[in-house]
Amino acid sequence: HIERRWWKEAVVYQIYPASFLDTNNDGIGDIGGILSKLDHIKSLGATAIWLSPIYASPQKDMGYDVADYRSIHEPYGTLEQVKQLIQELHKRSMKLIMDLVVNHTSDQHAWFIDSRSSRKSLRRDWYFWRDPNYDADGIRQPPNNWRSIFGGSAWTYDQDTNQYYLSLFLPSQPDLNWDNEAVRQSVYDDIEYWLDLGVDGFRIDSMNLMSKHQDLPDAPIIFPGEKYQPGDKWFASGPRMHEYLQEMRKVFDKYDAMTVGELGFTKDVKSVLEYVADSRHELNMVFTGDIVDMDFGKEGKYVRDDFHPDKLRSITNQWQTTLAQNGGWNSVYMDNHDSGRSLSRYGSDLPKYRSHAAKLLAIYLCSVSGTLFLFQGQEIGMANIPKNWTIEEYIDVEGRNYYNSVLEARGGDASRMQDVLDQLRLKARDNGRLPMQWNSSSNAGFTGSEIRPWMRVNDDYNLWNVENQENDSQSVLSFWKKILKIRKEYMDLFVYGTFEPIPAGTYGQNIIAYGRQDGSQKVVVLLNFSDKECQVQFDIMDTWRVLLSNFENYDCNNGKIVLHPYQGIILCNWDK
Ligand code: ISL
Ligand code: CA
Repeated sequence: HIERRWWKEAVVYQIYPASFLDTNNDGIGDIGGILSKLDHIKSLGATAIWLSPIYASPQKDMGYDVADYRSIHEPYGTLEQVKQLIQELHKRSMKLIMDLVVNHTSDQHAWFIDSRSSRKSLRRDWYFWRDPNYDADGIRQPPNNWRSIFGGSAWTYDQDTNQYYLSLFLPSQPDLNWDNEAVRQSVYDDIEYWLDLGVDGFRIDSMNLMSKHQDLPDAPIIFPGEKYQPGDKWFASGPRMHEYLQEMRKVFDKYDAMTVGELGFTKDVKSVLEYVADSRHELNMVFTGDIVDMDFGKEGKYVRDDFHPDKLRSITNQWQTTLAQNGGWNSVYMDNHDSGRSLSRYGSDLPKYRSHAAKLLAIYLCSVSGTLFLFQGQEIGMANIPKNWTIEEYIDVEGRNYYNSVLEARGGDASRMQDVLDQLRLKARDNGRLPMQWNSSSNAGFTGSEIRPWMRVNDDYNLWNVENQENDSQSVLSFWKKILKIRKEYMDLFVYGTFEPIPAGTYGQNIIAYGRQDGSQKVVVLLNFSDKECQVQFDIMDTWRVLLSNFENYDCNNGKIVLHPYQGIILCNWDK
């Protein structure tokens, strides 16, 4: 028996503020834009918004570098507007989930400015300051060999005090020292500030990096010959991680706030359950990274590895059969602001497949158990950056750093970079950050037609935009509305029901299949994750009905179903 909670049933729509809608013609999305589109989001069937960071920030990492947790980044708007947003959402029975970025701050945060001011600063210990190492030649080196997640050393040298500080992401994102109690209390105060304003929950950024091994030992050598190595063994899910989450949970519980933690590096079921099992009083759920890593190479994100339905099947079966059964809960998502669009990576954005593939992904996301997270643009089948864009059109620091490091290793020869560009076109974070496509006026209605948007608009907006799709009953948007209604109508089955994996090979390697059940109600979901037609033998077909498919015509005869490329179908055992 699974306990019912609002956040389990939620359909959360993630907004990336800079790219959503610009209402004052500065080329940057804003809170005014969000306020004006609440009805679009509501009509889709979403019940909550997750807002990527809107706090005051120098924007070195698009707001994931916070300079003040209590004020709003000016171009986005005012605190008054955020209060209005909370009000307008609650009026519509919707919730607001904010991004909580407290593994690190911006180097412009008052805490860090104070901390770096002197070795004697009362806040010196709020960050990780360490003396340099000196190598055999007497040359100054960082305190250990950890590699930054965005490339280079994870340590930044400060000339004035002749020490290094730890910065797992950018040098302008110094890591907070959670082992210091005053740090934790200050963060909790800032959390309460937002909860008092009526915020309903938080997505906790880089959640499991907040406790590091206290000795900060050297990382094991995983890439021989490289100076800096992945140190996650020592900085991910560290020794006091669970203690801190349980402490923080007491703050959330005062307000019945929901939490979803971003979980990197830690992948096994047992460890994940330690974060999400109810009895542990830590988090409501986490985002496991494996669903967005399915086409990452062993050597890293931008190294090629092809997507295969086998990967999605085994990831799905693993989480769907373990978390809720053990007092935990799943998050369900495929897209966010940190990767390429799932449509372009796991489906297909070729014109002949695009609409069906987008709907196939919708069927998958809506028919597995858990809290559903959609990313802006997913509801209209937005796709990745077109192939003809040059490297200059990419803005994000993660992708740029990677490109530049490979370019340097190849002696600066830009003509040898095609493979890297191909990978960026699939997985660069920019792909998720292209402006939202509202209509077919120039700049897709994202900003004024004479304005230069902060990020180029995808050339396909003429065809692929909200307005067109609202007026088309066959559109991806109409399909999302329809399937979210069905998910809500059969909530006990789709959200809370049991999940029965159907082994690989039962219906062919390209088919992902599973059953869902609530009491006597059952569905079987068949998903063709390929561009090939597949024939499926389904013997009890005669007594089953089609609850939903992404194709108008389906061919089911004598227990045989012929699935078109990217066709998905939900069969049910009841009369509709
Ligand atoms: O390296 C990873 C795990 O394999 C990454 O997925 C890592 O967890 C991720 O990059 C963290 O992302 C979050 O924090 C970053 C920010 O740039 C991202 O936008 C945010 O989602 C730093 O705050
Ligand atoms: Ca604006």
